[in-house]
Amino acid sequence: MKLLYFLIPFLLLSSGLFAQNYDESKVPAYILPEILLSNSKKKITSVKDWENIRRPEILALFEEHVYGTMPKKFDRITFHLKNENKKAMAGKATSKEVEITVFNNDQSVLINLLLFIPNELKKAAPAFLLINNRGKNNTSPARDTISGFWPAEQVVASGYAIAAFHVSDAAPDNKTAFQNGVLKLYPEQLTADNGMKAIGSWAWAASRVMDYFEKDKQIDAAKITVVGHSRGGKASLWTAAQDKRFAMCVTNCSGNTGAALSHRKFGETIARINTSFPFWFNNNYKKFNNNEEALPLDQHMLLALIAPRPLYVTNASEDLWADPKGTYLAEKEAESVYKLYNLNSALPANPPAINTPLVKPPLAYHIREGKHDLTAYDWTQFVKLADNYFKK
Ligand code: GTR
Repeated sequence: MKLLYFLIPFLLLSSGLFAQNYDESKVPAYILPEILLSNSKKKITSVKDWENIRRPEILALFEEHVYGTMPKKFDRITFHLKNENKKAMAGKATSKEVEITVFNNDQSVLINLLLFIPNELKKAAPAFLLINNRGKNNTSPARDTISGFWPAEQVVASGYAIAAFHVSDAAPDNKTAFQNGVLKLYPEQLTADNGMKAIGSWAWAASRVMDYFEKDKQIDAAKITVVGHSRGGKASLWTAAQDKRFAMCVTNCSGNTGAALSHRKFGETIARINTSFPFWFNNNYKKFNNNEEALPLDQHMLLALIAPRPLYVTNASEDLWADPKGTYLAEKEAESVYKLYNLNSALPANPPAINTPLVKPPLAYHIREGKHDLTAYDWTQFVKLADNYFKK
């Protein structure tokens, strides 16, 4: 019996199912599906054809094969201001705790939103919204944990509001419990092969926060940046792809099925992510385990869906699991769609050196020295891109 415990991981590794490649010379030759070629093989050369033909096709591909369909309808939504403190952060900010409750089919889901708005701003504030996939302490209203993951004081001092909700309100990040959130409202999603799961639910919740922002006069809903780290960064991309009301998107160290190209099979693979986290993506996505060649898409196409809005993509130097090179390549591929809008990317052909942020809209990128994480350094750069875009 004991021998079996040793043998099983060994067999899995040697079968290639879980073998992760970190060797650039072992990246297979691959052909990426073309962003600007429609399903009927029409070359897309105008914004009109992009928006009417190809963009909807790509969105449908991601719904069908990866993140699942995104339910748009619900019976009712309510916003309840549970707490407000006009002298938060030593008088520098107003904090608001808002309960966002969404009702559908006699079920409801409650999303707790926390928001700090700079007091010195005399107009509606642009805001960053973090999809928090880490400890709730990072985004606690009391600010008893001050972390780089959500450096609220720093962002407020830069003249932006900062908001967060925790993923567990929308879909607990757990194999079985993920159903206890948004999916209570849409049980049909659970049985459909293209139904959304946890990541779709997180993105859905981010859109409900946007519904709230549109009602809060202190917030400039036309200037909202959605931010996510790692699994949260996969969700921030899907949010901005789905919901054009978000003016900007930040995807931090999002890796596989985030901003990195799957066809490269470098670092985390589709088989690996679907095995560790079968409840993140739809059932159809499992068909691509060890079968990347069959994908009618790759993540460069997801990034392209953000165009013409600014997109900030990051990596960390020690985070090979998230394939920094494949991430940069994906962002470079997305340039073609920005070009249709006459927006020239300032990204060089090769990735910049470590700690050399490129913060010019529309496409921003940096690789930070260090580990897989979201830090104050990263946020400093996100604010620079927002400054360059909103305050130009
Ligand atoms: C890992 C997962 C990554 C990433 C990461 C995180 O275990 O393989 O895709 O999502 O977790 O969220 O930090």
